[in-house]
Amino acid sequence: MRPLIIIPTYNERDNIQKLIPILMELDLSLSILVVDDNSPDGTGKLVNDMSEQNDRIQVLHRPSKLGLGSAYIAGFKHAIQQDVDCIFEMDADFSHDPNMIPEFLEKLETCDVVIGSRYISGINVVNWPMSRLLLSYFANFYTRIITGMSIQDATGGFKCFKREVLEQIDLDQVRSDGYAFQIEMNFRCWRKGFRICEIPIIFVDRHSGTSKMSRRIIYEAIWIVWWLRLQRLFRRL
Ligand SMILES: Nc1nc2c(ncn2[C@@H]2O[C@H](COP(=O)(O)OP(=O)(O)OP(=O)(O)O)[C@@H](O)[C@H]2O)c(=O)[nH]1
Ligand SMILES: [Mg+2]
Repeated sequence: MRPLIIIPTYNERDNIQKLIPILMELDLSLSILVVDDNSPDGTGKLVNDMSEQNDRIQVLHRPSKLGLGSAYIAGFKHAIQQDVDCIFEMDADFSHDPNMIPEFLEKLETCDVVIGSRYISGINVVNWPMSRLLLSYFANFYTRIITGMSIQDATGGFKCFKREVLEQIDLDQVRSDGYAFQIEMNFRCWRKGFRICEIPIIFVDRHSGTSKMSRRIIYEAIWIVWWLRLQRLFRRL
C-alpha cells in the first residue's frame, strides 16, 4: 500500500513542523501532501523548504484561506493523478494520532472508506469543553436521523479512502466546507455503495495554534443534511 496523507493547514507552523517528521518515521511508504492557504505564520514556506529536502513531502499553495472542504478537494484531485493506493485526511494539530495510520491501512483490506471514530466504544474525546462535545455528539445524532446513514462519527476528519472511491466521486459537485464537508463525502460514498467502516480513535484537542471553528460551520452542517436527504429523495445522489 502506498498511502498519501493530505493535511490542510492554516497557521499550523509549530504543529506541522513536529508532525511531518513523526509521519516520516512511521516507516510506511507514505507520502504527504500539505494544502496550505497562504498561512500568515509561514506554514507554507516551512513545508516548501521541507519538500525540497524530501521528495515524499509535497505542498500545494493556495492564495488565501479558501476553506477546509475546497482544500481537500484540491488535494484529492492532485492525489488521484499520482501513483498512490489510498488517500488520508488528517488535521495538522495533533488531534489525530499518526500512530493509528497502520490500523486504518489494515482495515482498508476489507473496506473502501475507513473513518476514525470518536464515538464507537464509548466517547473518546480528550480535553474538549463539554459544550463542544455535546455539539459534536448531537450533530452526529442529527445526521444519522436525517440522512439515514448509520455512521457514528460522520463529522470526523481522520479518515482514509481507497483511490477508486475518490476517482468515482464527482469532486466538482461537492459543495460543503466545514463539518458538513465530512458528512457530504460520507454520504456520496455511501450512495455509491462503497463499504464504509469505522475504527475507534482517541481524539485530543489541538496542542497549539488557534481554532477555526465558527458559527458558519455549524449552520452549514444543519442545512446540508436536509439538502443531502432531498438529493436522495429525488435520486440525484
Ligand atoms: N488549507 C486550509 N486548511 C484549513 C482551513 N481551515 C482549517 N484548516 C486546517 O484543517 C485542519 C482542521 O481544522 P481545525 O481548525 O483543527 O478544526 P477543528 O479540529 O474542528 O477545530 P480546532 O482544532 O478547535 O481548531 C487543521 O489542520 C487546520 O489548519 C482552511 O480554510 N484552509
Ligand atoms: Mg483541530
